[in-house]
Amino acid sequence: LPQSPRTDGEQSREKMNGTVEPMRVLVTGGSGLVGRAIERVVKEEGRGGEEWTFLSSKEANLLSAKETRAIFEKYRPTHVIHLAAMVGGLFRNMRQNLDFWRNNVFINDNVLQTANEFGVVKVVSCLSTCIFPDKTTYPIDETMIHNGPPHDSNFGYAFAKRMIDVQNRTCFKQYGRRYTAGILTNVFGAHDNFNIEDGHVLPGLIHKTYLAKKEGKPLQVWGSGKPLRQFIYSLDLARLFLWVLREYDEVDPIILSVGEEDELSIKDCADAVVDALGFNGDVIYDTSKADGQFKKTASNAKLRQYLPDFQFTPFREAIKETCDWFVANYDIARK
Ligand code: NAP
Ligand code: GFB
Repeated sequence: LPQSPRTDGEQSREKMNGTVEPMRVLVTGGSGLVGRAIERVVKEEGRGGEEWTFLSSKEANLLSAKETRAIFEKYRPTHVIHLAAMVGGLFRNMRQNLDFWRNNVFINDNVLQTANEFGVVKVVSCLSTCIFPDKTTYPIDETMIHNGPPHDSNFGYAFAKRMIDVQNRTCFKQYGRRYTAGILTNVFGAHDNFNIEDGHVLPGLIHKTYLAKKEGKPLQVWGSGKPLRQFIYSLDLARLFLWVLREYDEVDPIILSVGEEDELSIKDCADAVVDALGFNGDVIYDTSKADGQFKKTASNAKLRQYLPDFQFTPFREAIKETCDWFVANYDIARK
């Protein structure tokens, strides 16, 4: 067959004899919710020509520029999926806005600048739908990131994430690096952080419902239950991330989310978790607790232009799989 034209990445990895070196992919934050989902999908695909390394903070603390360089010297990645971050739900963000700002700015600059210095062909980083302006029109799309201040509850994290987009654009202008980012909506799945104080809503509800059922007590849902969210199953996100790494060629970020039509209320989430775990006790809404952003409805129209046929796992099916994983792995789950 005639040789297909080499992609930018392949050209940079072409050896003298015309063969292409394998893609060496370094996944920072590889031990977390999203990282473990990518690891599982990569293993199931069994695709050749790619070498994968999944990092945790135990191997390198990416807050340290020295340790970050040492990791790049050790693995010499051609591509990076950059997941590592200080991550948490609404309540941890409200408690630690400064920590979320500083830790994430340091981690992001260490990874992105070191990748640039080591000639990494492509870095795919993570933004979040919670970093968009709080006062906005809906649905939100990729062009609106910097159009106004984010919600007060997590503005430290939100501004740190926005700086990834600034760093990608400036690195493209100055060095021609085509580094990009996915804008993730709320993610859930196996290996999530199920810590009730620090985690996100779905792992928090799963953990609290598990305990309420075990102890014969009511389930306490925080807030009014009225806020709206879009949720993506970690395995679906993993498949989208692999597509972004291998095929998406823009520096502009792309929203990785279910559609606006799949938006759910927090009450819908509680009902789904209660059904999945077979809880029959009382459900109480503690309105003394914050609701956070009422909505952050994001459009996935850009994603649909690229992948019109991508199938998301139905929410209740994904919730059941996550609850089953949590019950089976209660002893080792992060909580
Ligand atoms: P996670 O489960 O909390 O995992 C975080 C990962 O980052 C872990 O592997 C952790 O390593 C690593 N990490 C944290 N601090 C580090 C440090 N100083 N040095 C090296 N590694 C460090 O997070 P996640 O939910 O998978 O999130 C992955 C990415 O998606 C993050 O960038 C997050 O901002 C973004 N995102 C997540 C959501 C969501 O709903 N989960 C939504 C939008 C965006 P250890 O395991 O060793 O601690
Ligand atoms: O996932 P979550 O903590 O963060 O969801 P956000 C918070 C919403 O769920 C609020 C309600 O309306 C809470 O009142 N909720 C009910 C609960 N029960 C619980 C519970 O047990 N735990 C938690 N955590 N919430 C985050 C951002 O916003 O979105 C982060 O702060 C991050 O930076 C994340 O980007 C994806 O969706 O409100």
